[in-house]
Amino acid sequence: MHEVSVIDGQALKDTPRTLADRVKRQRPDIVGLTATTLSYPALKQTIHAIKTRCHPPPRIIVGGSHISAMEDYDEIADSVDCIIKGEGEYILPKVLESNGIYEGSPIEELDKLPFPARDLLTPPLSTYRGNEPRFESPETTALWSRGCPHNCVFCSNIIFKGRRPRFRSPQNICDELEELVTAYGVRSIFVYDDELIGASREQSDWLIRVCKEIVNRQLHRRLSFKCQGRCSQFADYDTLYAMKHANFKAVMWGVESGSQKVLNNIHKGTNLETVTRVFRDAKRAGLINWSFIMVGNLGETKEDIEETRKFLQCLKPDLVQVTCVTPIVGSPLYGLAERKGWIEDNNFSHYFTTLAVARTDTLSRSEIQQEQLKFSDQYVRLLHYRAILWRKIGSSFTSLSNFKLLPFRTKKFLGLLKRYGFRRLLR
Ligand code: B12
Ligand code: SF4
Repeated sequence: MHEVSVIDGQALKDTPRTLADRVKRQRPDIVGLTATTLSYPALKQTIHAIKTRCHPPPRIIVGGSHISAMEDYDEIADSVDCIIKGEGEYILPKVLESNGIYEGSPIEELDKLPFPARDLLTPPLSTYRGNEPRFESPETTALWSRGCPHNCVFCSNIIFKGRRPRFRSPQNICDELEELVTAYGVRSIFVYDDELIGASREQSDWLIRVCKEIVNRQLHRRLSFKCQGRCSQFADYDTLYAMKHANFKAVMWGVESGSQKVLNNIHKGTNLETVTRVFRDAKRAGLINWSFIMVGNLGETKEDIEETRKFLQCLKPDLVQVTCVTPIVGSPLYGLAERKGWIEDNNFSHYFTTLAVARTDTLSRSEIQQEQLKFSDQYVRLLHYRAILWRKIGSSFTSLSNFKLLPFRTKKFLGLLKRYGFRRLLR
């Protein structure tokens, strides 16, 4: 029997040292740590801080997307006791006391997993405001399925063997949602699945059943939802309408580029007509469309980026995010970029995707950075602020805690008014 606690260092804005101090106060026997490629440098610093501050030092077990993608562990072999690749739930309890490298198989029956023990969380769930686009708070995350069958070159999905999609039942999902509402007062959910909509026909049929169960249990009156999606023939109007009816508010679509050539190069497996149709249908259904665009994809030239700009003008998304293509460890792109010598910055803590770290055969690193900045400045910020600000000012009148933010939001609004002018802000 073990006593467990969960510390969310990111939410607490901890440094490796402050996080290690929290660990020290709890005097645990075992510490489990997770890392994406971006947070891998912080993971190494945290392990070092824990080892030097805690006496005797606890056992250290690591896992996560970056750990699963790594090919050799020499760098951390001396400082960690146990490394877990793949899905961790079943393998972890078996190897708690063992040393070495283990691999968790893809879990087939997701309904058998217990719900996340959110009561163990520091800080408490009630303090979580969530990511943009923000709706009601507290917001939390939930995972309704696992695995994506597609092959986009920039995505590290392939590292998880269980790319075959596996779905939780609508009943099991709604049981967790009920717990979130009643036990934690949660009001908004970011469904964290790779792509909740657009991956396959099977997925759309399942999603419609989930949405119906949400409505049957009246959970759509107490919760709102947002998710990521893939623009494909499977993201059809019926599914989008079912989502809206269940109180989904926004979908973050991986549009990536407005050039068909680039979409083909990155194996996106979709076309511009389909993207346009999906955006139109999602808007008709009443959803907020957030378009994710990348600059610096395989074979992309400045002309392709110009095509993307023009495409967005026709697409009319509500929000846009533009990032620099970043070779994430585990993705096919990373292997290619390494072989071609494209990677110019090896410091993973810079891999937050608005900083260019690599070049391609067609664009230099500084060209990628300039294009990303130009895009952001000309287009993204205005759209982003306009949509978010109007909504936020409106929501100031929905509760006392929101009302207290009104002076801050008004000040921000006036700043934007000065910057963009009245007509552009209202348009
Ligand atoms: C939602 C999401 C986000 C959210 C929240 C991220 C966060 N910090 O929690 C947002 C939008 C903020 C985000 C941002 C980014 N993301 Co993101 N994101 C995801 C997504 C879709 C789901 C993450 C999740 O919660 N999964 C569910 C959990 C349960 O899965 P898991 O973390 O992998 O954990 C399992 C195993 O790995 C293992 N495990 C994990 N940790 C541990 C620890 C121990 C001790 C053990 C034993 C086991 C174990 O067991 C778990 C259960 O089976 C994943 C894709 C995916 N399907 O995972 C990408 C993913 C994690 N993101 C990715 C990337 C690249 C980013 C960004 C760099 C992008 C950016 N624009 O900046 C940032 C980095 C954020 C950060 N601080 O690290 C990559 C990471 C690739 C890599 N090589 O690390 C992924 C895998 C997407 C992809 N396929 O390429 N992301
Ligand atoms: S980017 Fe999305 S659609 Fe492409 S492989 Fe990754 S999760 Fe699947």
